[in-house]
Amino acid sequence: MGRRTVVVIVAAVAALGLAAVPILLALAAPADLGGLAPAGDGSPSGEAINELYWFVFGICAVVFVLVEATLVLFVLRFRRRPETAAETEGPQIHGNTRLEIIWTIIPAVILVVIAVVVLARSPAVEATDGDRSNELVVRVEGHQFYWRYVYPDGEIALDTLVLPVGRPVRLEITSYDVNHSWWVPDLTGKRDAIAGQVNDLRLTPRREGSFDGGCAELCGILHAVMPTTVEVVSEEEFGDRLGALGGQDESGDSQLALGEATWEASCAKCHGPEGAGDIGPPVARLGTLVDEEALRELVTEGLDNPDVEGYMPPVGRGWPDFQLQALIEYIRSNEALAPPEGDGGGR
Ligand code: HEC
Ligand SMILES: [Cu+2]
Repeated sequence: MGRRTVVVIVAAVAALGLAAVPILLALAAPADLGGLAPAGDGSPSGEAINELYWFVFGICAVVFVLVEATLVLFVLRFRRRPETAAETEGPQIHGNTRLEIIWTIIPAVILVVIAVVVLARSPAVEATDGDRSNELVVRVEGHQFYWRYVYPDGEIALDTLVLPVGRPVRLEITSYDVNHSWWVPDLTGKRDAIAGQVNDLRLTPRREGSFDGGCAELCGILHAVMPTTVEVVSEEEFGDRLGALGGQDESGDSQLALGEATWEASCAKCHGPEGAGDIGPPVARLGTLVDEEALRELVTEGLDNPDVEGYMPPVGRGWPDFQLQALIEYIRSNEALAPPEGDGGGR
């Protein structure tokens, strides 16, 4: 082997190594930042997304390393030598039909392969196949700034969605104000929540556990406080958990539970847990809080006094009467929030 060949081989290996550096850095992305790949072991949809990701990433990585390595190699190999005069021109080459055909066909074939695999695997991401006769349908509403979940029999949950393990689920996702996006990465991809439109998202949780996610659409000042958790539990526990949620015609404990959840998800994030004020003004002990008519108007119309900084979004759009009443009952039961006895209306 001549000295020249050795130099070329060493240079080629060095170039390949150099070109692979960004990819190696990316692969080492800290796991607590989610690593490089999308999460997704919580459902077959998530797994399909993960597989497609690695498939496309692998092809791109190989192409990237080859192209960059060639670039580095050529820069070294064809650099100007000290013995060449600065004004010397290199050979002028016009066209090379064979090369041009090759570099058109190879990328085209790669793109076709990616398209075929992605299209073939997409049904698994959408989770539309298989027996879905016992599908659980949950309505998902994005609001500024919380998630409202409504189960088939009217039970209402806020921010935390409980699902039974192994059962196909269809989420009917919509919004009551601006655009939001429902996303729990371990379970499946994100889906937009748009007012006036219902977007379906299907998934089948495959293991019990708690899966964190949230709104993936910058939707206003408190976008960051609309996370959501999906708790996947056994079918039995699911029944118990549903029973504890407030639903239609409820009273007593589950009504108070619904009221408390409503206060925490849709009021406390702005007015503070005890209504002492935060992003919104202090509201503890105001008569409006327990005056059904005034409160209904406030939460369905919102409030934007010109002389007060900020505005209150219409957080209660789409609430049935019993949810408003549950909120009032909870406020009455809470010492920090309840207006003095006898102050039932006005202020
Ligand atoms: C995104 C933040 C936000 C949320 C969520 C929110 N508010 Fe407000 N709220 C405000 C702001 C800001 C104001 C002041 C608006 C103005 O006067 O222009 C306000 C005003 C009020 C007022 C009137 C205060 C006064 O002094 O007149 C009451 C009562 C009130 N909110 C109750 C609630 C209740 C009950 C909820 C939950 C159902 C709620 N708010 C949810 C931000 C919020
Ligand atoms: Cu949002």
